[in-house]
Amino acid sequence: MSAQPELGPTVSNPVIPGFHPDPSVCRVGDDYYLACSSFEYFPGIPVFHSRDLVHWTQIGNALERPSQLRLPREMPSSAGIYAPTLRHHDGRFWLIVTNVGDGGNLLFSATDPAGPWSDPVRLPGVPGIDPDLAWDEDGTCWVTVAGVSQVRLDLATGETVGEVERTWSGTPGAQAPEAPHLYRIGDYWYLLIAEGGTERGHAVAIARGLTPTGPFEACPANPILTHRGTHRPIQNTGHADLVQAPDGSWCLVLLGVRPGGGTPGWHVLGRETFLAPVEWVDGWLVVGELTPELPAPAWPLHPVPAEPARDEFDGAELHPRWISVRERSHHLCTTKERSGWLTLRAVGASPDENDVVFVGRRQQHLSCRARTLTDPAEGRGGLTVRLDEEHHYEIEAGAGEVRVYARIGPLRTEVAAHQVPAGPVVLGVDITETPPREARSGPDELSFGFEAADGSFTVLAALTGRYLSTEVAGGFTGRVIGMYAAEGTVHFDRFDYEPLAAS
Ligand code: 6LW
Repeated sequence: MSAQPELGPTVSNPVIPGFHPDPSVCRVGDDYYLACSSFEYFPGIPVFHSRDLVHWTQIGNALERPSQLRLPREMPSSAGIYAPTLRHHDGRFWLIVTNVGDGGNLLFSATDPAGPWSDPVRLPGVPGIDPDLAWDEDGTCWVTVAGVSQVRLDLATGETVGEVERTWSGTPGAQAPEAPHLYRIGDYWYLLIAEGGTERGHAVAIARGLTPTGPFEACPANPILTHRGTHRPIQNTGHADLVQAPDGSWCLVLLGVRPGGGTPGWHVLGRETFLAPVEWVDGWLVVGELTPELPAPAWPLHPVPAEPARDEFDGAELHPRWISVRERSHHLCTTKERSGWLTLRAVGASPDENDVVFVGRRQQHLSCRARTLTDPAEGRGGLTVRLDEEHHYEIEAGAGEVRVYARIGPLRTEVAAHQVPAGPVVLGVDITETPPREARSGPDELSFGFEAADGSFTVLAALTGRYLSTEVAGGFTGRVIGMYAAEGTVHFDRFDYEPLAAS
């Protein structure tokens, strides 16, 4: 038997796990910054920092004031903030994005990507979704949008200059040419796009031309990246952005999903941010293997500390990982009322409602556990795992009972109820990924229960996770786990979230 080739050090992919789609990246010196879509969640557009493209820390959310982000109550989930492009130009950071729930395309800028970001400049002349920003040598700013078309933009006023022109629409016959990014690299302007739709057919294609407006010549090897029709564990690969490392090498950041369970495969964490190595061959981009374990890049790695498992709610402000549905009012959601506790005041009567008062974080691991100490003395509320208003499971405390509910499409049902002693109660969920050999089962199982005084966990209901997947619910988001109030005022003393070892 021949000797196995020795594997060098590897790094794990996704580099930003959980619902972090449509990544856009830029580098300033030795620092990389990355922004993602956020849809119906407030604050919006999580912003990350890294020194090595592998280890990322969330440094803020670009849209954190109501003057920057309006997500009307009647707006459906998976509308809202789509596909930002993040760039650095002339000493400022620029973010262009579509709010499909309010106002179309918007432009923001900042000197520090951690914020504060400006109020929006509205861009009524920029059509469609997925806007990109690129500057040519004379400083002209080009906006390119899904379709694919292009128009000049005056950054100071938000006015477009000239007509919107078609550029290159990808592979003939491929659906949904979108997510364009335009770059000047060497002698060419490159137009990188996604095509094939953001589901299993997703792909990345590229074209090049001698001017920012083309004409563009398609790469003969298109699509330069797709996992369609393969058994690869990372699927739906597309919506990429290109970045150059200080040593001159290049990488793509892109979205992909990790389907689990039997056929057709369900993905539950939404579209996540992955890294793929690339090289240039004869003036074209060639994408390397995109795998869950990547060969470590040649440059030095800068690991970041693991997130603490417990959030104590001791600070005046919530960590940027915490997101709410459509809006967050300081009156309805505060850590200032009861020291060390998060207080939520109900508006919507359950997570079925568009105006539920909710604070949650993205599920980032296929197997994980969450716990929260809930005081329902003045109301009713609990812990929910949410994909959208019509797809969520929760455990709720109030009036001396805990109850488990499941909402799947038009159906809502109480799954279990149990009496508990009066006073605060630890509510929890254990999420366990299905082992790959169990081919006919769902992607995972969610066990809801509560902790007794001795810390033991009593499971009241174990529910299949397939109904909280994008393949069932549709849309563009992923699971978010968090606390909500359904009636009155509910206080939460702490929230624990930790990965569990895969089974
Ligand atoms: C986004 C489009 C896409 O605007 O999905 O995967 C849409 N790509 O480019 C929402 O994320």
